[in-house]
Amino acid sequence: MTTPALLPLSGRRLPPLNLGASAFPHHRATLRLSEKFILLLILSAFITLCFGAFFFLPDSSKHKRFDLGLEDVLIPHVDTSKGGKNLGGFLIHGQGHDEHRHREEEERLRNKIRADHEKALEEAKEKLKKSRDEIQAEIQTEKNKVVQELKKKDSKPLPPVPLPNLIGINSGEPADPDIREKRNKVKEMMKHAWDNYRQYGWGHNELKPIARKGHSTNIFGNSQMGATIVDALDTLYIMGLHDEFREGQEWIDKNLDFSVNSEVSVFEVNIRFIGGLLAAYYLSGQEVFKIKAVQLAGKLLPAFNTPTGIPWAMVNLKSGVGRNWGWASAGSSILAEFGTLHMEFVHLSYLTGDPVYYNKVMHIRKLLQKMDRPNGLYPNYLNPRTGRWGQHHTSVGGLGDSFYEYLLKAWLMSDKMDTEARKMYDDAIEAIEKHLIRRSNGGLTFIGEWKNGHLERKMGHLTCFAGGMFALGADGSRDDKAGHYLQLGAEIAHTCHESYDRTTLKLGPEAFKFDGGVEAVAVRQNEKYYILRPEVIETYWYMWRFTHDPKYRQWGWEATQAIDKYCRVSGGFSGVKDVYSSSPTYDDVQQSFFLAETLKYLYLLFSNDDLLPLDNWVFNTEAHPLPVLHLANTTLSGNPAYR
Ligand code: DMJ
Repeated sequence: MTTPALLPLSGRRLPPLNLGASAFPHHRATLRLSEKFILLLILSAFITLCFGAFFFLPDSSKHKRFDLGLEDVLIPHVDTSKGGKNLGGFLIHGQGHDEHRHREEEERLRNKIRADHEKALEEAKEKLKKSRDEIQAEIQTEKNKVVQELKKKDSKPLPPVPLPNLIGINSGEPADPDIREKRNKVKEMMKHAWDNYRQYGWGHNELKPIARKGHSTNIFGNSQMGATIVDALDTLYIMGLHDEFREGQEWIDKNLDFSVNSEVSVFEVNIRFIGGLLAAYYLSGQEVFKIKAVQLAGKLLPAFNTPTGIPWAMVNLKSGVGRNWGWASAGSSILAEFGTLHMEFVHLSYLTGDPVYYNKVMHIRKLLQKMDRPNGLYPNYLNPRTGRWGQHHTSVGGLGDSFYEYLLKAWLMSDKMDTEARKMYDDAIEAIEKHLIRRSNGGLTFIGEWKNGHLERKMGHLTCFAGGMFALGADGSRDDKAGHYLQLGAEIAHTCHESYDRTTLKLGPEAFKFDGGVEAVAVRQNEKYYILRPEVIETYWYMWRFTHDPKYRQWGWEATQAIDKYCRVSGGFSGVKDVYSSSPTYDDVQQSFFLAETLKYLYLLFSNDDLLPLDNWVFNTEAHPLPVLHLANTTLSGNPAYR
């Protein structure tokens, strides 16, 4: 017995079902009744299955729609046995009383396919007529579109947060015409520095004012991140250079991209970029700065993935891989680097409502609190793998400086609520006074460096910021020693002024000694340079705010004139290699901190105190002002932005 071939819905043929003798070789003989019954059962089961398949299997024609631009064409099942026709690979159903409609449909499809082919052919011909450059430009435009789309996705608005009290964003114009003139001079210098960077170094990190081209160093990685633009923004704003500010904002909006394969310094990027962007945001209210700051901060977070949570010094912005400077003691991280993140990271958590940033810096603080400190001093090096100190060097200058500054400023920035930070600052300063601060034979107070059990009687230009720090921390000091710390600040300011006054150019050297008859003078050739650093002027400004002693404005004016005379070139401002030489040579670098700090502090020195009052603003270590936030001691949970 042979059944006819069955055609299932799919159109694929099933093998013929042979239920005859060949199907059951062991039963050539007559089949018994029970066997016949079984056979009948199997046969009926099979027929039921076929019927079931016919009626209940889903009709693919109802939902198979090919998205080839043939919007309305449904591709039905193929049943060539019933007159289905194959057109260029697609099958059109034509059946029964719908025959006419289907024929029309078929015709429409045929025309559409023909038209599509012709169009594609035309486009290909057009493309071939275009030059290679034109084609490349078109590809680039398409790429840009994609990048813009991605950027839009990345720039999602952040949750709204109530802004802190932003007091004292005003012109600060002094009434005294002489002071006004000095202030205008500083503004003119800012314009000269900016305009030349704008012309010759735009988009590069810094400017080479003599070669008149862009400049960069390894702290910014290998890509053009416009460090000068970001660092200078708030100075431009404060000085009322609004067109320049807008130019900077536009560049940042369009070009500042952090998805680059570039290994940057976590510390430098934090203080210059995140600090600069946050300050620009608070001053101007422009969201773009906040968004960029948060994007960048996200790129720095992988640096904290170390066994201890002490971040690496450098991180690759793209891969997130971190490492330390090769020169740092036994693979250590640097105190002044991992200890100078607190202010910016607290603001990031405040603005985003995301505690991740706050937790990172508080973790560092807790870890430091638990550690033994030789003589109560913090060594400059800490190994992020083992959590142990490296070499026992302590400095209030390079490698240590802003760690102490940020302890004090964390307290100030929290509206004096973060008493834990204040205590750490007080303890550290007591140890520093005991072990590092000395008076020279000539009566100059200086801060030396502790190196493996002995005091090096050398002070760096960087260390001169401490005069301002002592004055800033005087109010609220332990045992009410405010007068003492203000006095200490004044003494450091005096010493640092001497380091300027004892040079030929009236500009301070990088480091100076108090040893073997030498007082506040550089001895080695490689300590004689001045690279437009701000620290001495920074201290003058703090001392001016706290004492209003006119000598600080006088000293600031001396420095302004010296910079203008010896560092100014037609292409901007340059550092000089020897402040003791009457014919100095230039280093040909206009540092971004010259615009961020040096010129800002000078401008503030000749402005009224109600411009950015110190009760409401705290300046980060790159002179970017951040507003005071009223925060609880160790938590930000009071912030309504937290969910
Ligand atoms: C600035 O980038 C910062 O002030 C930092 O804390 C150390 N020094 C430079 C300028 O000298």
